[in-house]
Amino acid sequence: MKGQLFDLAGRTALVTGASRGLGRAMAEGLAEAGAAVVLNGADGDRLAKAASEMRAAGYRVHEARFDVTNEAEILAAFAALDAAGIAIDILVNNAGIQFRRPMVDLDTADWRRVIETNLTSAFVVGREAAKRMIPRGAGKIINIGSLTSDLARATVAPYTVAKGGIKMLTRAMTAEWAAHGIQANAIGPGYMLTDMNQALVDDPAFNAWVVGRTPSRRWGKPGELIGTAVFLASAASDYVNGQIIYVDGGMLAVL
Ligand code: GCO
Repeated sequence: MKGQLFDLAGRTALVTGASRGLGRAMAEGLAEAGAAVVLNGADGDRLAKAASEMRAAGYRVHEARFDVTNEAEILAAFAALDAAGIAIDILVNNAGIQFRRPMVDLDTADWRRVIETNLTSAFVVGREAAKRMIPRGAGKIINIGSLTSDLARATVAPYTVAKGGIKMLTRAMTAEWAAHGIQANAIGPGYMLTDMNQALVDDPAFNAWVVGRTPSRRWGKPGELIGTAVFLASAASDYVNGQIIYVDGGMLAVL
């Protein structure tokens, strides 16, 4: 058992929003730890490119194209996985968008779009995965939160509310599914160097704030989530449930 604590050999991980950014990094990390990975993305071309690159690197990769806000597409994707005999042992609910605007200027449609993409999707995909994990008596669910799961920042209200919901959805999953051998936890990334944050990186004032506000004095790199993802996907976390682990350079730990 000792050598296998973090070994994901024989397991299959579904990662939503895996074509790029944090999802792509975590998918590669889980594959490196031995998992077969099912990559999800809404854009078929971008998904195919990511899958091809990961196969070229020697990883076992399946593709599951669906929009995480489209329940019919989610149900069809799980039916296809069932038909192909692909059981999801590990789910990473990573897909998400950002939309920055002061609330007084925010259209309700934009509010709903962020909540649907960043929070409701994790419920729907999580429910479909859990339906199949419960009979097996085992499963790992990793929801991707944010610093905004705990602290608010002006102009990103729907994202903040959704990510706060991710923290509590993780606990709700624990309340209902831990007895069935499922461990549901969350990762709270700090300010990471991703496409979604490029506008912030390019803003000298915002960049200076992140660097000054983060004890590690730098932005995080997507690959720096891999260790925590592998931990929460592996036997090493079999008695960890309902937690959110911040990978944020210490930002949430200090004023
Ligand atoms: C923002 C950023 C943040 C980060 C991340 C921090 O506009 O403040 O996009 O939301 O992406 O969520 O944990």
